Amino acid sequence: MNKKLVKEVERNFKSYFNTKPLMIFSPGRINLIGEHTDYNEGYVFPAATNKGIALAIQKNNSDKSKVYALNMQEMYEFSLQKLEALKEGGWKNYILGIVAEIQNTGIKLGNFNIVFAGNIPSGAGMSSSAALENSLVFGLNELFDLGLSKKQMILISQKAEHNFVGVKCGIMDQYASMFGEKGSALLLDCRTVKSQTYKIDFKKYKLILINTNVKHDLSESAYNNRREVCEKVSNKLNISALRDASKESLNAIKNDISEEDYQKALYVIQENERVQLFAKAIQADDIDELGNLLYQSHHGLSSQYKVSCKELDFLVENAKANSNVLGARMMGGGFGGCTINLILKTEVQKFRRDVSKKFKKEFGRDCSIYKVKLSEGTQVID
Ligand code: GAF
Repeated sequence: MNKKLVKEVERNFKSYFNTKPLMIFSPGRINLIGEHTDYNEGYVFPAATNKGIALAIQKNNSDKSKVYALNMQEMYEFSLQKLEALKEGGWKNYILGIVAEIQNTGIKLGNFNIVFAGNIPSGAGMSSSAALENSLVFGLNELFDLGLSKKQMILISQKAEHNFVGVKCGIMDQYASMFGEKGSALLLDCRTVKSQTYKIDFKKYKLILINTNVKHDLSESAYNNRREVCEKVSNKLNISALRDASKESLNAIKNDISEEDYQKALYVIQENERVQLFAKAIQADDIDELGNLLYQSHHGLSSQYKVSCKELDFLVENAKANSNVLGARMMGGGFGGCTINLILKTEVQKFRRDVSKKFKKEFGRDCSIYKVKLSEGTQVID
């Protein structure tokens, strides 16, 4: 949680609306391993971070709800009736989507005022979207005493993203942002939507994110297209999701599907296995195995699932060539955003200088480097 951000949002709320708000903090997430497996009802291994969205909310007595997006310095007013996604709506569609999806469950909301701001770099694959969705659904639940469970809330967040933002995402981001635990990652089964908590200690190694600053836009059809491919192959296999596929069953239909679709489905099967192996390696303190699995995951994402880009591949290749890096891979939806890296603690400073220089030389632009702190999920801040 970022106290400074929370204070700033609270101060702005008081000065705009002259009342004391309820304060919510909702984090973004990292993902150790298990990419594009969530919408295949498979396994993922995310954690909430200390970067997130601070949201101030209070009821109002008017016939409109008002939202001020502090980072963008934009005010937006809307009525709670007949909510529809806006064309080019940006952040507004997350707000409208949450309100609409709550009301679609039969709940009638009263009007409210909001100020929110965040410190998650947008497009970095750290899920500022889920943080915003969760902060609002959580805030409304508290404010109007709706009695929604955390699981109901994340399903509302996911629906808002599907129906108002247009990204047919899985449940990983909303889950990690809601249920995150300090110092831990969550091995999440996306079919049962239940997780096991793993205390994370990479011993001599530190987690570092490197942002390519290439902005991915998940609503780009590429993300939804990957999901469609997976569903198409599942249909061919007569199963409800690729979670139930095996290499053998996939090989049995190899001649009925394209090579591209075969590779994508194979990636999902293998990535699910890698998540399980990663969890076992954490339990066994097998640090080297963790690094290997990260590299294998990236290879699959890049060459089979085809959601990487040249900047991400460059960063991973650079990591591989450095013996002080245990493992690295692209993180999140892909097409830009960050790599996640395990680097020898004593070498982090040197590595940062080195990779910044090389990235600039290669692409003529800067990359950004972030430390990661595994943190609690969405909460009220007193
Ligand atoms: C994005 C989506 F929102 C997640 O549901 C997940 O599919 C991820 O991409 C890829 O693992 O963050």
